[in-house]
Amino acid sequence: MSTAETDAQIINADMPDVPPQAPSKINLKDYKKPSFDVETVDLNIKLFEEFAQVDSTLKMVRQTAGDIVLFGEALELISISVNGEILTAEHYQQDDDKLTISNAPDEVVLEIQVRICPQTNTALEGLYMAGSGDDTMFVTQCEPEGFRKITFYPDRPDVLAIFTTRLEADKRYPTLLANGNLVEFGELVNAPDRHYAIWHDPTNKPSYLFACVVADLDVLTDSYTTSEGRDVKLEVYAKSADIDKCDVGMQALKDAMEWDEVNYGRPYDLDRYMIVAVSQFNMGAMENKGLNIFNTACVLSSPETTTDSRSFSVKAIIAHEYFHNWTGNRITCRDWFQLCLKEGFTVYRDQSFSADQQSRAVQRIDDVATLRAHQFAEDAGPLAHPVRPESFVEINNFYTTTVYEKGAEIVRMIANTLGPDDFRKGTDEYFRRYDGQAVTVEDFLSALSITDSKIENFIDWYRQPGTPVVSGHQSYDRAAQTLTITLSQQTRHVSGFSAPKPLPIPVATALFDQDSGDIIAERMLLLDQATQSFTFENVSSEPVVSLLRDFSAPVQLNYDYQDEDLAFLLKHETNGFNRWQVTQMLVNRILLQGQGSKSSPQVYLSALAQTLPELAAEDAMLAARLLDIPSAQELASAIHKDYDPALVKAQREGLYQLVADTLKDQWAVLYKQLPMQSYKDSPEARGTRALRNVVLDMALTAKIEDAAVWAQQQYDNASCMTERFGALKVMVNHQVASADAYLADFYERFNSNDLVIDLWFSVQASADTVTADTIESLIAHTDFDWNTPNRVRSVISAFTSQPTALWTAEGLSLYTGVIKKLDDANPVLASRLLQVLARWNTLAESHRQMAHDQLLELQKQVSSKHVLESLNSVLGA
Ligand code: 0A1
Ligand code: ZN
Repeated sequence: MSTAETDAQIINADMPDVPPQAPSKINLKDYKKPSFDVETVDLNIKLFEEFAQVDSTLKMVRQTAGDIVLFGEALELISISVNGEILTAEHYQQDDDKLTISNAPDEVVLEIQVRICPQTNTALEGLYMAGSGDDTMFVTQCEPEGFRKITFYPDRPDVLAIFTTRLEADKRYPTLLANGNLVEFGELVNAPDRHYAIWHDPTNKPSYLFACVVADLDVLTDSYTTSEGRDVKLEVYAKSADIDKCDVGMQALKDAMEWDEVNYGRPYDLDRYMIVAVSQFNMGAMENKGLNIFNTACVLSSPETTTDSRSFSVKAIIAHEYFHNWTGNRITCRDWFQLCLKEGFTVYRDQSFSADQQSRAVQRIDDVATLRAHQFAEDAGPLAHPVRPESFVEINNFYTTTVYEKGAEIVRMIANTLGPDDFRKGTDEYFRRYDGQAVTVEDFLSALSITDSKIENFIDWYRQPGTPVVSGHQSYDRAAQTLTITLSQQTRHVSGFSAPKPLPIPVATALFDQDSGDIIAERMLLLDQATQSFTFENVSSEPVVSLLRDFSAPVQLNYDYQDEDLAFLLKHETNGFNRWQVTQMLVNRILLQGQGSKSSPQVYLSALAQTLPELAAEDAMLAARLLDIPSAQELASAIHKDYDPALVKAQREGLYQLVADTLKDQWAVLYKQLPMQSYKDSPEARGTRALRNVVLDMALTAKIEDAAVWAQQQYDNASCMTERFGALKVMVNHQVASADAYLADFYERFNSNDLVIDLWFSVQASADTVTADTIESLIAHTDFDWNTPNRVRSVISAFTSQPTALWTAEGLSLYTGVIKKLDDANPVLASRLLQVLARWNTLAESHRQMAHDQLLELQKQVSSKHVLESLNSVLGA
């Protein structure tokens, strides 16, 4: 061997000549039932200073021929026995992620002992230690495949079992919680500083719903009596400094419990419902049976520390997790391909709940805006996948807006097609048939179609990726007095999938009389062919047509409108959502001129000028939304080629400036009409606060002289975080002279509250003037912490709201550096951050090449299957 050889060559010379193993794909079509069922599981989890020991006893019964397959990752196996006989290595086969026992008898008692290390588990899956120093706690996250990091187990959603859990730990962790009912709590006779608790969950559940918590927490308690007369103890656990921020969540929980009884006939089924707030968590929250675990950001709320919009989403997420008890827990998924079965339906349920808590129109606006900004972008790019994917390498990569939000839109289309009574009959049938089982999307559709077999046709929505584009035009026949609307649909062919078929698309339609502005006909058109015509009879003059009302299907609409038709609809549409939709159409036509749209801003501006004063007095929240201009990312999602972030920013800012200048006289009037008052949590008060913040921003944009002083006064006299943060944000974005002093004040006031400090980081990281250098200095701040996903997101995800800074060589190098850094420590988080870069290939050539080079470079530096799978898709491999 010559001395010139590098270390790498020497190592390679000794290695067998096999290419590196590509992570294996799992396919829906390969689904096989498990060979063994698990009847009961007894877990004994003993936590020590540096590790945990997990003993488990599984009673298993054969269902079909085959091996016992136990998944396990990052476990140190101490012993394993079958029916009392210790197994040695020749009795089983162990590889990276599973242990297989062949030729097992039909009834098996399996006893397993493993050691794990929650203290070094930075991936936040399985059992992990959160917090640091004296302030630590142990929590679990098992969905989707975290249980296999706790012990060897048939960790798949179609294996349901009864769990009994014993927890043992040092007494400095007084809170010992697991699923179900508390059976016993006591001290250890031979170790006086240790104690234990035993919990028994009487419901059959998959391992992904297992949870336990070992911590030192305070608890807020309450109770709820179900429609069946069950007295349920409600508990929200949080650090003592946060326990005063748990009332909003508790009230939302009680509201959600009642709502599910009234709307779906679903009462709660255990005697206890617990929620635990955790500061380090990869996602929003988790629906573990009877023991939900929440990201602190999604459960804590108080007027002084939480903005109205955050507080509103706390309520929605509490409801979401609660609704999972029926849609997810009692009826669960057969396999992870069916994730949308529980998520789509549960998101639809939480959206409906939220719509009952505030203005329906505003709820729909917010849901549709999220869908358009994120899901449409996903469906248009290299990460497009069906709502029910057909293959994956890493299921964590499929907790996407397509599965969640598009999944919810499919359920909404079904609900609207059936109408409330038949939809309720269908959901009752679903719960009746499948309670206690692990089922599929086909099962869901078959129950929902008991009153209307057409519903089964919605299956194609679950199978076909891409956002359908619905185009159309109208023709009026004066002699026959008929109006014919012709609609056609087209979905792009996503590579790797079969050619798209026409989908059933419900298009809610109304005809407006041109003279009176009244509705003369209303119909739900079902477009289920490539092109179809729909004729309305007895139409005495050509009407203005309003289509896709309430956003009746998740499609893009290209209708042959004149600007004047849209201005007419803005005036006459009867519901707030449709009025907003019309303004968005106008804005998009103005901003996306280069993309084939055609509009001048005049019609939009005069329609706004006419609508705003009245609407501000009537419904301030809606008025605030009407001034929405889609974010830079949302606009970018409609651009498929030669995307120039600077041009989009300039166009967007240009229109914003034009609105601010044109309506300049209104801002002072409106700001004064919306005086600050003592804090109230009513829809009106929230609307006033939202509109005041928008008006303040407009006033600063229009360079109204006093506006900077209004902002300072609003900050100084704020009654709540919505006012204070709203003022801070405009001061930072408009670079008001005192902005730095106010940023410093904000930090001083709130530096003991992590969630507020997240806001402090995010307002700087998403500022109009942000650069990669700003982000570097935020990362260097002593309060930045790589192990806390909320903090990482408060800087790194906030940065992505400024595409002009992100898509530079420096911005991208910083961003990909973050992904590389997190790839090993927290691959779930790293992969989610990476997915945001999916639109690199729409950039104009110079930027595109640079982005491509950086992504290829990243590919050489990462190793988790999470990041590699996302990177392959993002690169179009
Ligand atoms: N089922 C939860 C979402 C969730 C998914 C994965 C997690 O950890 C990797 C945590 C939560 C929900 O829909 O709320
Ligand atoms: Zn969910």
